[in-house]
Amino acid sequence: MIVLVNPRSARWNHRIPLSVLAVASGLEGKYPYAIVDENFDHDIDRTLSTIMSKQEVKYLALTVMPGPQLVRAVAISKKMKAAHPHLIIIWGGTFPTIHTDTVLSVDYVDYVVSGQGEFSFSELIDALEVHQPIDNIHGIAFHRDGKVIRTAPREFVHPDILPPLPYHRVNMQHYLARTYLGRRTIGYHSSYGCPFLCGFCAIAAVYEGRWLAKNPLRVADDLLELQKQYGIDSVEFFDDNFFVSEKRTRTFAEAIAGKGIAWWGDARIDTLMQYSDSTLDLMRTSGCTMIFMGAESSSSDTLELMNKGGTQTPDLVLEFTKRIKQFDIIPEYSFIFGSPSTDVDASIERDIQYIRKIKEINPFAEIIFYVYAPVFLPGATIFEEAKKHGFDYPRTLEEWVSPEWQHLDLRKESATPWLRPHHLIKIRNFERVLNAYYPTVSDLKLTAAKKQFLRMLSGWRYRRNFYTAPYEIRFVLSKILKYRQPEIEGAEQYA
Ligand code: B12
Repeated sequence: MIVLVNPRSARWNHRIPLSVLAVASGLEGKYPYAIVDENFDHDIDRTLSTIMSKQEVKYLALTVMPGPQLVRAVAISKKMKAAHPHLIIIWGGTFPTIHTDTVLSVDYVDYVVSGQGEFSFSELIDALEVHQPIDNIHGIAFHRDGKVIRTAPREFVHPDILPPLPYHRVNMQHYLARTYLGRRTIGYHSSYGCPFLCGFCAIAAVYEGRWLAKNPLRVADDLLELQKQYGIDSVEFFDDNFFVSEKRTRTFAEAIAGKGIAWWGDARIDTLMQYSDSTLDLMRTSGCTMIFMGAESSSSDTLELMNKGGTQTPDLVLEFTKRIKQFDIIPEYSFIFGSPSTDVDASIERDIQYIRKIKEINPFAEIIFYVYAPVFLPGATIFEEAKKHGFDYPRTLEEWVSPEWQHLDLRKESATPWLRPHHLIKIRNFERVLNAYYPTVSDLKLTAAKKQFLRMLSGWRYRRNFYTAPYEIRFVLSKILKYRQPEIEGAEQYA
């Protein structure tokens, strides 16, 4: 018996655990397994011991991204291994794929599956079940005689040949959330990877510039089936870059138009700027109401440091902000503050004035705030620069889950050596005043009256470009209104 675990990543997380569902798709009809989502299970120890009391569980497999989920994965694996020394524990996901040696430096994780796991995982189980050698299974790592052994990388598997997801193995009602897009929003992953190599993005570290996308007609069929089965009315595409191909986007939009499904996804601004007006129109009429994009910075030098690539410039972003307005699609821009630089104060001030300019052009533009958290990408200019400025990673999992480090990848207070507390305070304070003056549309709790009150409260500060000590705004946003933070609560991730 295999137990697949989605450790809790946040108290509010209602996102469908596609990672473990994808791995499960490779086990369907082959091995008995169970899926446990700790986001909906407040006593996972009891759940696991109940499962183990009813049948022999040989494998415990966890999906792990950094941040809170890593903290939980360490706690669960340590406890289960101590209680059941013969239990084989397997980790997969972005964190173990990027930090394999660190993960395998502990005795409570036996195997790491790197990158796509559908086939690697089931092949590993096949071999372990019959005590076959595992060295020829691609895409796994393990320790042997005190050393970490990595097998050959798994060839990139096209999503069109991957098995269908076993939705019937989870309680789908948990994952149909009310969001800005609709009353029953589902998460869907239609492509793996991204053709770009931005130096701050983990996807570049995992997929190295490869992008493989499911046939858009299959995507539309899957969503219409989910609509029939579970009544979805909207979808968040978890893809790191949904809009790479205009042709694919058009085909999908034509297939989903008029079907009552609103949609959201990640894109690059320079890619969409090359789209024709008719494609942008078709996207809107087919239900695309908001798009998440990485604006990243107001400085061309910083975009270069980030290896953003393509044709994106700060001026192009302003042009696109003006253009997309006429198509009634909300641009949701993420900014990464605090890249390694000799003059952090100036770069923050420049980004603040630039964001004000974006809001002048298009007040509906949503702004997402991140602080640069180095991703392990040897050779990437920004990562090498971070190291030159004294940044280095924890050496052990214990350090990673320590209070000092566990928040690094939350990308809110990343404690990098060149950032001082006053830098983070300046970014936070501007974020608070901006959010009050231009409240997000994605917070469904905010009525028109509450938005008006926030605007009245913050107006004098925003108009005077004055952000120091906005305690009154902070109190109202976090204590009274519990203001939604898309960068933490949403599927908005660095893109
Ligand atoms: C949905 C999602 C979330 C959901 C949670 C999902 C969950 N597990 O419950 C939410 C919104 C809560 C979330 C939050 C965060 N996330 Co997140 N999230 C994603 C997202 C967009 C999709 C994940 C997904 O479902 N992919 C689809 C599945 C099919 O693909 P997959 O996960 O890659 O899984 C495959 C392989 O990785 C592997 N695999 C994965 N798990 C396992 C497990 C086993 C046992 C095996 C064998 C194989 C395996 O096999 C799978 C099939 O091929 C990814 C980006 C992405 N596209 O992957 C970011 C991502 C994983 N998140 C990321 C981060 C950093 C976070 C945060 C920590 C920080 C933040 N502010 O965003 C927060 C933390 C939450 C918090 N408490 O604040 C980063 C991780 C970066 C890194 N350094 O590793 C990513 C990669 C985004 C990015 N582009 O940087 N996230």
